Amino acid sequence: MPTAYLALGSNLADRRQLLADALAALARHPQNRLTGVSPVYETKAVGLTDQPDFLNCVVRLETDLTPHALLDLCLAIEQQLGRIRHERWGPRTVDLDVLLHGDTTLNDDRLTLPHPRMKERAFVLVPLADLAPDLLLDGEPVRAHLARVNAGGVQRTDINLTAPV
Ligand code: GSY
Repeated sequence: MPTAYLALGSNLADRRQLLADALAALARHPQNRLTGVSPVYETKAVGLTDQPDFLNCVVRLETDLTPHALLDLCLAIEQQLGRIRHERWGPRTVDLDVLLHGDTTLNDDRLTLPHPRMKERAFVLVPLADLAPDLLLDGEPVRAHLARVNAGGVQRTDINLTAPV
């Protein structure tokens, strides 16, 4: 079964609950096995900066879903959890991005793997480094990519996504 890594983010409504619900939906899919959840980070918005802070984390799955089937599952979960797309880089109730799917590299009109911006984003690299510091991206470990970015806007929280509220 390939190992996939997904980034989860939310900056609207009940952010903790939305991340917990997204995680539960990923985990209960019969073709997924959830094998890791990073700590949750409070992060300053990147891109369009005039918007609320995000909660972000990264999850690891063993999955029998193809990359596109996993993307479809992510989009379905976003819809179920009420994601409304306002503007491309703007606030969102919940966002699920496929970062990596095994060793797959692909680039089509729906999906690019590895995720094209993951190596520049501290809100992805910090939680990814918690789960897989030695994972190679472009021949270098995640922790080396992390050392090159400014992680000042990324603060660890004590939120436990798997505990009942
Ligand atoms: O690409 C994910 C959505 N997003 C985020 C995010 O999840 N966290 C932070 N800190 N900034 C972001 N900008 C965008 S777009």
